[in-house]
Amino acid sequence: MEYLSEVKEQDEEIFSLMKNELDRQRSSIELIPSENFTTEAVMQAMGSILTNKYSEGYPGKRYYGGNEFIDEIEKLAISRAKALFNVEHVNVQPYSGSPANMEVYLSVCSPGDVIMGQSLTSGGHLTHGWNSSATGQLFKSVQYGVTDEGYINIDEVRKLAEQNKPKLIWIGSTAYVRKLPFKEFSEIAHSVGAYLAADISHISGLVIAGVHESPVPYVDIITTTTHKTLRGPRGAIIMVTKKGIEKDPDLPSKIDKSVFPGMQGGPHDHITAAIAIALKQASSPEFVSYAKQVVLNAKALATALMEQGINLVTKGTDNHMILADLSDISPGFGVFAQEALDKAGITLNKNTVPGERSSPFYPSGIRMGTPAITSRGMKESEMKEIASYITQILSSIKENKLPQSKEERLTYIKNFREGLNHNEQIKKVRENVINLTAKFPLYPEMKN
Ligand code: DSN
Repeated sequence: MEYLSEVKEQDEEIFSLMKNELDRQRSSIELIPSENFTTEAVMQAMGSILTNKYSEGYPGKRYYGGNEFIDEIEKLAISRAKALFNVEHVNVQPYSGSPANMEVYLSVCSPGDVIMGQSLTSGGHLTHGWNSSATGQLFKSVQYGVTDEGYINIDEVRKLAEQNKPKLIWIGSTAYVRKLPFKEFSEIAHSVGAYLAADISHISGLVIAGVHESPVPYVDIITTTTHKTLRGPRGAIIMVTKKGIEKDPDLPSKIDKSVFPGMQGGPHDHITAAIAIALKQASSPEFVSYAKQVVLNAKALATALMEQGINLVTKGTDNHMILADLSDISPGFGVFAQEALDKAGITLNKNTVPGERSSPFYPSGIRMGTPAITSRGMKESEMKEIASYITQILSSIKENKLPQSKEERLTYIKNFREGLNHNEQIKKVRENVINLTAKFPLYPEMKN
């Protein structure tokens, strides 16, 4: 069947935007570390008749009839997750990562309780207690950071935990390039009687493949989205470990009640099926090779960038992600870097860096990752090429500096953006990016 034939027939506007997005994905180097290219099997489940069903409750205990097949689908997703992660209890119903994390809070904390998480500006997630998130407003949030070198500051974590006696501590990041210190956090959480939750959304595919240590022996609760290194649909899972059940035998039922009816209504059964498929795929030897290559590629990209003079936070990476600190070009340079690279078809995001000298909206760094380009089949030699494209672009815009005043900034960035249209280096790199991506076809069977 022709790709999106029915969409094309019924809604030309949406069809043409979706077609443009497919072309963009095909002809860009996707370096956003939280993105990936899922498989067609996963997409078929997501776009299936399972979206028609309501199934409030859990397998065997639903509030609606007609759930005999949905029950089997959910049970398969649960049993696959249990086997793959080696955990005791799994809930596959969270709509995405942020609701999953809120469901964890509501299962073990009451509003006003003290919680601890890594601050957003040091690489943590909004839902780990950042002040503009509901998690930072409903709970008394204590935030820990990283050292000037970019490593989680364990001494600070220990001190803050002893001083504040949190009920729940989060470990897990969205911009952290080194192994997570699960063992040290476990000792700290135990010493103050806190629940320890690991948010492994970014690294769950690496954990499954054994290329990042598993948090299972150390933490009580684990959350993960299913669409990042795990390469499944947009969704999330909450897991309870043996350790968690030993600490609190009611934890599984507290989590389940917190998901439904606490936070959510009907589960997204089409996503549950897609999660089950992604988990089956992730249990294959091919997936293990993929995850290993993700890390090899990240290390190769990091090495090549450093060889070309780019300063990386912690001078390398242990996982799928790289954080470049461009403050030495100028504070706030991440803004120019993201825009210029985007224009050349290299997609990544501006990011704060340890000791940020600018601001979260005008940060000095860029965050990159290799899950998506590895799914396309790229390897170490392509990483060298990509590093060289990145440095060529950065060098062509290095004279730009963010003005101090807010008004001047807006005008400056607007002019900078317009100037990118006439940047010969960008045009040259854009051609190279098109040629490189053409060698790694993406969804070749989608034709129209
Ligand atoms: N937006 C995700 C990321 O980019 O890391 C986290 O939710």
